[in-house]
Amino acid sequence: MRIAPPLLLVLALATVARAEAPAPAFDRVVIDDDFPNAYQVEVVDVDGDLKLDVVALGGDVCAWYQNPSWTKRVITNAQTAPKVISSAAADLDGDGKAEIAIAYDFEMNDPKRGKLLLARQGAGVGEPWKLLPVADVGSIHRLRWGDLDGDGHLDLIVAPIFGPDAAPPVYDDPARIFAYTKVDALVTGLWKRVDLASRRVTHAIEFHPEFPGVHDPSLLAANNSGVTLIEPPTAPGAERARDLLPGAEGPAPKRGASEIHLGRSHGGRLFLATLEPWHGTDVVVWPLEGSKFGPRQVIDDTLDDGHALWVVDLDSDGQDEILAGCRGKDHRVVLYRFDDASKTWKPTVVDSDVAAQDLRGGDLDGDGRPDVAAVGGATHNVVLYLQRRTSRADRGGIGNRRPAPR
Ligand SMILES: [Ca+2]
Ligand SMILES: [Ca+2]
Ligand SMILES: [Ca+2]
Ligand SMILES: [Ca+2]
Repeated sequence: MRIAPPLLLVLALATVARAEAPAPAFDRVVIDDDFPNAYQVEVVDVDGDLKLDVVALGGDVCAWYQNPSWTKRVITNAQTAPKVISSAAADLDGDGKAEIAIAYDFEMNDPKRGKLLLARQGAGVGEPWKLLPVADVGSIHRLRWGDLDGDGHLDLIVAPIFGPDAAPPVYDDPARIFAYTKVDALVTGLWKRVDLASRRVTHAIEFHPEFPGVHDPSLLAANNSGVTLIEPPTAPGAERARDLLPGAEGPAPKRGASEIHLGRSHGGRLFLATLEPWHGTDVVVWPLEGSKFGPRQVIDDTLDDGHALWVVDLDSDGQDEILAGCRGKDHRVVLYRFDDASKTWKPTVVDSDVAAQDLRGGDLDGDGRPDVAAVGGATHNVVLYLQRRTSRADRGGIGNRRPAPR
């Protein structure tokens, strides 16, 4: 565990125009400065005390940090789950404590490799986790929980990045995205695999219990075709997938989209936010127009190896903000706020000391305001951005101050 000095480094973000409300300001809290190749972060209550904890992974380690001390506890290591690439935590059995699905043995240019396990907590918070093997899944890369089949129980959505025969430079064997239904937290051998869709270079997925114009729970996938909406099949093999938007043009695999989140603008109008193309330069907003997303609005084209994206209404004014991060040259996390007067998104650098590979949000300090967590690979750190407590007058603007549930 490592905590920044008692006097937290305060990042007071500059305002960009005098008529605007001040940008949200954050306390930057480094909870780990020694996490080589930190790659993914989750914000979730692990121990069941109703305080959100942090799960981070990368390299050969998956660990969680206990709120509020941020004590680090290792879940898997190089012996039990090397080359870890994704986790998805959820309380499957209703005891309040999270179980964590963990994807590991990932090797970019050996896409037949990949493994999945389910980690269960020991009786005490310091005891080793029980690790239950689930399956070999080649090229396994993203995991998310969601009740995809609507039976009231969580399903595990599994997205490899490639198909088994993909090879550089194009990686054109498509990833086979699937879900496990009938998930039992004690017996992993009985989970039922349901194939969902195939797309080339599937980098990110996002589950939606509801999505405009769609009857069933569904899934968004960012891939070389852009962003794909995937619904559960009505019969085995009956794929229901359609591309919502094309993402960036270009030669494969540097095309389409790389990260995806659904956002909400003033008045409830929806948009999709993406990073484009794969490991790309552009932060893009696709507003919902009628039943279609577009036109494509590039709000930043200067990211080098963009890899992190989060959408959240930080100031609870009904307009979502976008956070994006890159891990290449001039690595950083940037906050984009929509400016009503100019109808443009204004960027502010939140942190230039994190080679951002992932971002996730949640109210980490319990003050009712959303906070954000980031992981940096080359900078080997896990960093929290806690919204500062400021007075109503300081924050400017009026309106509903309660954070929207996310
Ligand atoms: Ca907790
Ligand atoms: Ca549990
Ligand atoms: Ca807002
Ligand atoms: Ca907070």
